Amino acid sequence: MARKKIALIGAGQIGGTLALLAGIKELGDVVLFDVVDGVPQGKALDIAEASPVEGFDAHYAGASDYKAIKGADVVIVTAGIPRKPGMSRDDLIATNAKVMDAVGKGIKKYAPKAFVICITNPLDVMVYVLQQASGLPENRVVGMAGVLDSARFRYFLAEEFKVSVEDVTAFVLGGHGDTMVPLVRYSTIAGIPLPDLVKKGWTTQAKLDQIVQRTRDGGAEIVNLLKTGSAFYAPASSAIAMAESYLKDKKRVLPCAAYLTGQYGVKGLYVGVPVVIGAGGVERVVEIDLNKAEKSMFDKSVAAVRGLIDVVRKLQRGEK
Ligand code: A3D
Repeated sequence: MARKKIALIGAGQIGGTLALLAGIKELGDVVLFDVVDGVPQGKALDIAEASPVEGFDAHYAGASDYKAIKGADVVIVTAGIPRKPGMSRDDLIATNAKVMDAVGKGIKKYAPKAFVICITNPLDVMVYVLQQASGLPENRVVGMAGVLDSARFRYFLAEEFKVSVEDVTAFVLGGHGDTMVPLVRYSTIAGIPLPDLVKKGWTTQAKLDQIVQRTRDGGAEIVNLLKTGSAFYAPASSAIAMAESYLKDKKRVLPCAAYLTGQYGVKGLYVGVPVVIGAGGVERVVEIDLNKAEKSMFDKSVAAVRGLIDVVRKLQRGEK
């Protein structure tokens, strides 16, 4: 069986990390694409030269021509500009919407059968623009945000409870942004819901609230430390988990920005919800019951995504 082909659109901080992880996990051959000529070729060669040391077999190429992504099985998109301190994810909208349009057309022409994962911010809107421009079925275009947000939540919880990250499951719904909804009720330590652990005195409600807020601000915390860009190691790991679930038909249940057709009362928008990812792409949207408070947080998050889609539509019509 021939190796799978993974195309990475954008060879910046996340793109380079994706390329290395795809090799180490032997997910397939890798093509790095970027508009800056030389960078994708340089990173491809550098990582290929690490392969004898790390002991993985994968072919690496770098390109500035979309032809190179021809026939890709998975496309991961990070093209665009990241945040700088003081910027919100939404400040990136005008520039990155144009980039998504170009990338979508490239995918449509050369990799129309691919499973596409978008990482570019503002995520819930960019994945929408990318799907529209590519014309690919909605269940084969998803956004990565929830895996990262819940990984941050899991890490903070593991630190608080002094347990392995592996035994912490966490649930995050909604848009990737300040309105994300970390769901405490559905997050557990080895199956024990967090509210029960508060009752048992493992932590306090105040501490838990702080962790929820730190999760919401997780991206900004890294941006403020780095000062030159945004997080890239954990975002890359998160997208690779999604790609792996598709390529190996693992059918993992992962929170992703998925296109909703009525689930959670939402139609025609990408919003962060738990989905099953397997060989069929997004095979199922998992619906859970939300209480009044959770539903109101979720609705606020959906309204924020809807507002940004309106901004993009105005930009596309040439209005200010
Ligand atoms: P960066 O290192 O700047 O890489 C972006 C790359 O895109 C650069 O190499 C650019 O040359 C390239 N690029 C720009 N325009 C095009 C184009 N038209 N076609 C192809 N390539 C192009 O950024 P990064 O890798 O740190 O971040 C990439 C994106 O991911 C940004 O929009 C971030 O905001 C976003 N991001 C999202 C998350 C989520 O959880 C959703 C987390 C972290 C970063």
